[in-house]
Amino acid sequence: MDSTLSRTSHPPVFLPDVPHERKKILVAGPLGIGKTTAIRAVSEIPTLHTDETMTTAAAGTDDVSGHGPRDKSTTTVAMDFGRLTLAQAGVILYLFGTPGQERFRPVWNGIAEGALGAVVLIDTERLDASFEVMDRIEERRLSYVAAVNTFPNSRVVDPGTLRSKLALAETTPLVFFDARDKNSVLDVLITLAVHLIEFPGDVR
Ligand SMILES: Nc1nc2c(ncn2[C@@H]2O[C@H](COP(=O)(O)OP(=O)(O)OP(=O)(O)O)[C@@H](O)[C@H]2O)c(=O)[nH]1
Ligand SMILES: [Mg+2]
Repeated sequence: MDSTLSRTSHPPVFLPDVPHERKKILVAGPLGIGKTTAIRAVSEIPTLHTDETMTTAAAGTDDVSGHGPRDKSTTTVAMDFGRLTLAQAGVILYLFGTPGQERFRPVWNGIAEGALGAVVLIDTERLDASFEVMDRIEERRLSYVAAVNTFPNSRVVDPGTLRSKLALAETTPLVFFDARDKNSVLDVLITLAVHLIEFPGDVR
């Protein structure tokens, strides 16, 4: 496998001069659910990615058939990284995207170290795939937002039903978004920031 540490090319934005809190945030979820896409969409700096081409050798393991778009050709093997300043809240979010595959679990643990909160991506067509990720986040006692990435083939499930199927705590925010849309991802992160302020250091 060739190593591809890639960066996106838009111009960098420098850190603000005024003091800000810095928070490490995980963007987690199962394979091909839009983690890399979301970080790329919202980051104010050129993002760092470690995506590799998916080959037929992984066909039995990295199965995205029937889930999400069929044009997915790469997968994250280590992490994604981006940054976002929420100036009004006085917070800088450092966004770490986790790899989706189980076999990269040791890398996942390293990336999660020191994180304050998480966005867990959900696809209504494969809720169970996100359970395991939510468990891992909860084991780490991280507050999180459950964020449903709406794919064209995803069935529409009302929030109440979804909350109960996902067994979300009453206070855990559940939001619907589009990982390709900057403002949509921004809304998710603002929801998380507000949640972290309301429930600091709590598993919700
Ligand atoms: N239609 C649609 N396509 C999306 C959306 N989000 C992501 N995609 C596409 O879905 C594919 C997979 O997205 P990625 O961002 O690579 O997913 P990932 O979670 O990083 O995947 P892994 O790193 O392999 O776990 C890409 O082709 C994206 O363009 C969405 O909201 N709608
Ligand atoms: Mg990825």
